[in-house]
Amino acid sequence: MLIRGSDSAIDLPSILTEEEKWYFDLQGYLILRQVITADEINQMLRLGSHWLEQPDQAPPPLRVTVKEYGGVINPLPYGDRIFERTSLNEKVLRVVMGLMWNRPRLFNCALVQQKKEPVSAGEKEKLHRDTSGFDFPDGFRNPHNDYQAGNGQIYSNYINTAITLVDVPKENGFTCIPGTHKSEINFPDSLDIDNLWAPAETFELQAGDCLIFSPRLMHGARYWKMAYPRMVIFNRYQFSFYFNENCSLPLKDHADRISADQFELESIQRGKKEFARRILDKIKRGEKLC
Ligand SMILES: O=C(O)CCC(=O)C(=O)O
Ligand SMILES: [Fe+2]
Repeated sequence: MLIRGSDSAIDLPSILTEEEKWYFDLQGYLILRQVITADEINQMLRLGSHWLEQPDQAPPPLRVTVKEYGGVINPLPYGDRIFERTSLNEKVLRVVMGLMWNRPRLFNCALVQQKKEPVSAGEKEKLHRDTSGFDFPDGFRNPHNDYQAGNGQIYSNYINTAITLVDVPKENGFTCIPGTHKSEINFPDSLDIDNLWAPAETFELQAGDCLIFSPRLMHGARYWKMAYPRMVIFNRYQFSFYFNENCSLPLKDHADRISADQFELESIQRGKKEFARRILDKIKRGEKLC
């Protein structure tokens, strides 16, 4: 007879629909439309642009990196509570929780600005897999960036969510070769973003849409071609039970700048988190997530 712990995931049903599980298993990403409101987008754009233009005005725990053709603000939620609407977004968390046994930990939240830049003729974007700092050989599974599905269940210990604050036309923004989150075959040197066998996809998005993806996908960013800058917020989650990447979060000395839910989201914890319990209860009662 098998003896199993009470916190085993074996009988834990995923809160993803069967269609979502099937689609994510096939493609390695899902798109949720309009997860934040126009009002929230405007507030976030206003703050983000202000801090990028005047980094000395950003509240102390924020690091603002300004480059010639863009910039990064990190760890974003400590700048203003409005950004918790991205990390703790219930619609997004339903999917993230459904992919990691309802136990997400946020280990990075950043706003990224990308501007149009001069590109030499013939220069192409590169694709990568996120390694969490340690490159495993092709054919090996990196435990920090693993994807598995079996017996009707699905698991990805690392998920990135990208909420765009501006409209993204095709051939811009996030790009990936769908399905490569599952590949155990060496990535051929000859494979390119526009190869005939498995071309990299791009996605038409509206401000407020969210792309949820496995960083095991071969992915990257297209050169930005619009006159306005790309502004996108990445929230990176990992299975809270084991992983402690970026263990500086939550920032205990600045805990007053974030909510108790955000603090819990950033903390490593074995058991189910309170906000997760509330989302699961809402789903059970058939209530709308926000
Ligand atoms: O800019 C993008 O959409 C891709 C960024 C990326 O590679 C990442 O966040 O891991
Ligand atoms: Fe990446």
